Amino acid sequence: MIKRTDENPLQTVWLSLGSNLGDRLQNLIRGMGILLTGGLMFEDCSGIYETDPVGFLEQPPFYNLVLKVRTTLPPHEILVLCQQAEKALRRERALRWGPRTLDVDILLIGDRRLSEADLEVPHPRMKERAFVLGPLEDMDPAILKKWGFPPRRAGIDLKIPASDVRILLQQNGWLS
Ligand code: A4P
Ligand code: MG
Repeated sequence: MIKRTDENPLQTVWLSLGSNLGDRLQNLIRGMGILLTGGLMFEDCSGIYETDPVGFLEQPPFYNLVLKVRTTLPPHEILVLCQQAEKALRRERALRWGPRTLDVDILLIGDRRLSEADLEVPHPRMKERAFVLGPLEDMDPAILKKWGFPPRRAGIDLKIPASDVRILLQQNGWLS
């Protein structure tokens, strides 16, 4: 478990979660639970979209959502926490862009730009991905404009509205 380091400023962080193996809904809810108990404070979430696979196409459709949180964790601790959530869901990385029980990507951290070997923010591929841009547009259309991302919705289909995702988080004790 990562401890909060209060010397860092409170920042808004946008994350993308995806799953296309096993119980996809349960994987996303459990993944969010790990993130929300590990130092990220819930702000908002999108609905869950079923989405066509991007990159490696011969794999099952994904469930995807975007999660908005606030945190004082520095960027690399956020990355470690995301990787802990993936590990907890026993994600196996056999294939780049291949099937996974849980993938957690950092999309945006406040207004920051990072270009490091292990962490690039904004996420380098987010501007091409309807499974990120659609949910982001639902939550905050102004953020797409601010970063110059085009709205995209091809191949994504809303399955579970955001209000139901919140209820599931509450039922699992991750949200009060
Ligand atoms: N890394 C660098 N920047 C970041 C960042 N902003 N957030 C590094 C998270 N990680 C970042 O990722 C590889 C390395 O990226 C990490 O070690 C980290 O240091 P990974 O999660 O280990 O591997 P991956 O996810 O297989 O590769 P990659 O390149 O992250 O793939 P993507 O871009 O995440 O794409 N189709 C649909 N419909 N829905 C999906 O969710 N996801 C992918 C994965 C492909 N196709 C998809 C979906
Ligand atoms: Mg990834």
